Amino acid sequence: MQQVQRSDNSFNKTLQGVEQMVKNSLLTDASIQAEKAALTNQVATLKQELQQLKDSSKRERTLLTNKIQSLEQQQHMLVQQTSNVIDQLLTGRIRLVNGSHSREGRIEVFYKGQWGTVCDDRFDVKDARVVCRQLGYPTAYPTVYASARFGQGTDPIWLDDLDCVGSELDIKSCANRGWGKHDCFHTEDVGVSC
Ligand SMILES: [Ca+2]
Ligand SMILES: [Ca+2]
Repeated sequence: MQQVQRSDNSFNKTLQGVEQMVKNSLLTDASIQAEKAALTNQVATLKQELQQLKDSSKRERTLLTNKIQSLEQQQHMLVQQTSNVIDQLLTGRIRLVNGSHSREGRIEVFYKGQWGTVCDDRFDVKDARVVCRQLGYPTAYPTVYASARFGQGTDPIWLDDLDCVGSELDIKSCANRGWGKHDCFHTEDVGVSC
């Protein structure tokens, strides 16, 4: 009888152990579920944050691209303005090319970023006086050389039928056909000696 009692006790103990194990396992299962849910939430949050980052970096990229474009436009405008100012400053400047000294040569005039020649049509001593004055070699008796005496220049032929009064400070102030308008060839390039 005592033996049966003992065996019964041991069975109860075993049963309790099994119950505890099942309980523990259930608990473990529940905590795994909870952890899984928490992890799922974390992953969802991370995904959201990643998407937000992507969106904001896209916005910033667009902003930066716009900024760069506007800066490039400004730069382009500044380059254009600077080159216009330089052109204006240089327009009408003259030089003497191919003479045997600095006070003589083929007359070349600067316009629109390019040196060009002057035609000998109607070019007389009054026009030459203005050229010499503008170059800083004022003289009442300059010599005019027609027909490409100092060689033929290259295109463009900028001025033709120059008609200075003689007292002008520079040749762009003298009457003429207009920049680049002419009926000449480079065989008619004019030169002076001041
Ligand atoms: Ca002419
Ligand atoms: Ca003239």
